[in-house]
Amino acid sequence: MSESNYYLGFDLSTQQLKCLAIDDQLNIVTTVAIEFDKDFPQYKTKNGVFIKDDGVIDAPVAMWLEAVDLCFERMAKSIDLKKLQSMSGSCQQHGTVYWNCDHLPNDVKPSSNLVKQFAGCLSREVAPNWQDHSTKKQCDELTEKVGGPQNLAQITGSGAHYRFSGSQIAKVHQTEPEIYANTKKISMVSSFFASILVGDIVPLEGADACGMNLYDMEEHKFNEELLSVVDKDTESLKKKLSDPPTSCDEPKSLGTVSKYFQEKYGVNANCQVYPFTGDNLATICSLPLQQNDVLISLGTSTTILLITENYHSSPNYHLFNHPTVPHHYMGMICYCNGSLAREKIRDDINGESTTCDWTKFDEALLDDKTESLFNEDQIGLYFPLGEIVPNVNAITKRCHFKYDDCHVELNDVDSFPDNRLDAKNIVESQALSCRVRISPLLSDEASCAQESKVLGSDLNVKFDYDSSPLSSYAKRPNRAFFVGGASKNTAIVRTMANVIGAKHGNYRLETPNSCALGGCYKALWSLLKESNRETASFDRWLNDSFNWERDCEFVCHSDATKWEKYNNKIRALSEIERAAASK
Ligand code: ADP
Ligand code: XUL
Repeated sequence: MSESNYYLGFDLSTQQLKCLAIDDQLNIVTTVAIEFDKDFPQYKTKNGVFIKDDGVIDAPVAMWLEAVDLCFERMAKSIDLKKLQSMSGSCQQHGTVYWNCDHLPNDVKPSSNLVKQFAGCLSREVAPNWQDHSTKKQCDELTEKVGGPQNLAQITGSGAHYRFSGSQIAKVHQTEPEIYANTKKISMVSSFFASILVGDIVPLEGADACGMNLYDMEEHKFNEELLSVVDKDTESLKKKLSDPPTSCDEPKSLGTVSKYFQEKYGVNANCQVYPFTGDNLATICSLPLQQNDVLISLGTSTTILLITENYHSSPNYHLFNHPTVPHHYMGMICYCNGSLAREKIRDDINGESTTCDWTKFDEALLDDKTESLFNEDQIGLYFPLGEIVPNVNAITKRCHFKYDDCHVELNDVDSFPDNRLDAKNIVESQALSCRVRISPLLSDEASCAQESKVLGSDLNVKFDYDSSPLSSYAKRPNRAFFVGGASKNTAIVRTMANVIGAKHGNYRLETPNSCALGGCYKALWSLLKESNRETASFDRWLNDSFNWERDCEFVCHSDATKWEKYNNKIRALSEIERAAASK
């Protein structure tokens, strides 16, 4: 029997609650997953949520309470919970839970369960889900209050989004005034979960709170003007929000796990609960990411997560405080058109054969010998779905381009001479879009403008709200980590690696449980740090403790010559995006 201690990481996502335990060596010792639709059919959720009229999507909070009990029940059968030293975790971002009390009851009985004892504390049975899109009015009000999307992004790290908590709470206030009046406290899903474990309502977590459109990231406090859109009585609102949120600078336990979990499941009475954060924020904690490292998630959609010290905001992406590394931010860029757009091209190339085989697509990507596959004067946009960055409607656009000194000439074509050119052009333009958008977030140390021959021009190039000299796009991230379905495809990863140009290598990871794992690492490091058994910052500790061989695969170095060649397409990309936006 192992003498090791255990550390728990939870992940309360849309469709399931997962929990992982790790030991002192960071080995995963057990995994438990509760699936909401399957384990709790009585709630009649579909994929974990209720889809209602007018864009409303929400989830029953009682179901989550039941899931917590079931998760501990299964965990207790699998490992000795007396060995638990600490726990943390992550939850779906932006959702809010409404309580009718200032404190949770402290006489919770292990003979009963959480739902029976806590459901009565809720002033609203459901929590808005991040897929909700019913808050346009409130988003407009928030944006207007501070003078437009750029100002809102400058203050809060993001433009107004339907799912963000500020507009959601404002909507509850406006459309359910009695419920709002009866609400004493509001938690985000992350702080709701931690509250249940501690047995009392805890503050919001300082990184997840950036997903509200209410928190001033540079001032480190709620913005009064934005709060006043939600509730004119901003003092009362701050009280409801248990202001201030927890600090991300130093780990601080929220308290020990409540008696309920000690008595019912045998959890160690000294087990500390550390603040829970948002799921994307926990993903960056699952890896030894440092400043200028980038995580590229090639799932159904493409999500880019980046660690940065630069507070360079834009309405087209999101900045959050880093949950564990002081003075750092997490940048998050979400693209709609990822794998599905590539699949369309793959199917076109495969022609009659309807298999999901990527061989021909991959061969085209890696072929730089066949003359008919040269594409240096071609650029394409492949957006079968409307895109977020750039913010344009669904469009597919193929062009040949030519430059003179300060002008780009685009010539539209219906198709390229060989449909395999679409494979090259889609992957390259997806990666180039990512490269130009992460550039402003990379520190100046990442700049290679001096070495880069093709750039060096003072021409200004515009992407979204940014207009910057071409030379400012000659930045290279340190390391790139590829995750998600399409990261299995080496041809796609290699091509993207050459466009993005990470200086210190491109890696691939298998991360089915990355959010929960990030929670485990956060729980362990927080305890070590708070008890003075560790002095290193989270990123350095994880870099040293990480099992690189087991958990990470080196794919390739970026080819610097190829990276430099792609410089030549930056102006063309800007121009084709401008043309697409004017459609
Ligand atoms: P989700 O974002 O829904 O969790 P995944 O991360 O599982 O999705 O990614 C699913 C996508 O991965 C599919 O749409 C598919 O196009 C893509 N994919 C899976 N295997 C490959 C492959 N070998 N080459 C390219 N794409 C792939
Ligand atoms: C991020 C977002 C989603 C949820 C998923 O802004 O809304 O990624 O966090 O759980």
